[in-house]
Amino acid sequence: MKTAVTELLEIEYPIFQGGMAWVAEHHLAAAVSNAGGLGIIASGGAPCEAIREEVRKTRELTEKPFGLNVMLMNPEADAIARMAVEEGVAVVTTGAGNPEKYFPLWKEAGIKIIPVVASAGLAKRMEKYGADAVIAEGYESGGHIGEQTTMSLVPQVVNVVNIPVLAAGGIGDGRGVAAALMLGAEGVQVGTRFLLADETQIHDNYKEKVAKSKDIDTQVTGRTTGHPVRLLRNQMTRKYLKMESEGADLETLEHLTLGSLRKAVVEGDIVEGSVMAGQIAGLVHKRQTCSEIVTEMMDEACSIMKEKAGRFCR
Ligand code: TUI
Repeated sequence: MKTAVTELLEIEYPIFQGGMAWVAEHHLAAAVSNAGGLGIIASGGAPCEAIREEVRKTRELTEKPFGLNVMLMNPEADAIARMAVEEGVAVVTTGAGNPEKYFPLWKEAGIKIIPVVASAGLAKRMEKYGADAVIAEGYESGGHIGEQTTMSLVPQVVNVVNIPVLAAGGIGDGRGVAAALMLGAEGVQVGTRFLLADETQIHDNYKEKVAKSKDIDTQVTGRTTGHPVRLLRNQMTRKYLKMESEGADLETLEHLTLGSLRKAVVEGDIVEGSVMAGQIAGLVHKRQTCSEIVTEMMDEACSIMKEKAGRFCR
């Protein structure tokens, strides 16, 4: 498939793998890049030097381009931004903030800059500062989220920028890819579906919980703290939401979530840990390789687009 995104990055398919904190490490990122998409290493809240190691290990496993996600709330974000340059990373994506202060550094190094945005206003601003593309991420996504749904955000972003737009949030199969392309996106970013990839090194309890979840099984914590986060419902989310509704202060709530993503991903504690996943989790059941996921999604998207055009248009 040829789109503005495949042309920009010289990749085969316009599918990015989301930079999921604690999940998106070198095995996953390399597998997605080797499958023809764009693998992305997460920074999450990790220290800079640990992420540098992940970049180096990814490079040992693939010769294809891959990306690094800079989570802007990471206390070491400045160091990570410089590390991307030192390690010669091809593509940087950013999340959870406005990355414009890093643009001169990255542009000078020839790094492709693709920020995640949750509004048309920020998308426009990112284009003005020199972003190469933007990822419009909707409310359906897992983890830290904005307010707009993918369905309404993507076309509104597409209308105000002249750079390629990728859609993210709620895309888990070829139908989602086709829909995103119809909204004007030139590519997609997929997170939740890759949670079940064979190459994803998370605890099996986490994978099982995603595989068994239904459409209504995610909840959003932190609406009152200004850091809304979507996760699969469990004892932790119930406790958090109860405390939040009782007006608990920020510090108490942060204490409840501190280290909880690690607890779920690494230790497999899916009861008290944070099991981040998007609303599309209810559609994600199959365990497959990254290559199977990427090719299946692209094949499905193409056959649906052809079939619908033949059926509905004359
Ligand atoms: O960043 C994400 N998703 C994440 S980061 C993360 S790690 C974390 N863990 C616990 C608590 C908080 C974070 C887990 N999931 N997605 C990208 C994203 N960026 N979604 C929404 C945004 C966003 C929101 C507002 C980007 C920019 C923005 O504008 C801020 C501004 O300054 O204008």
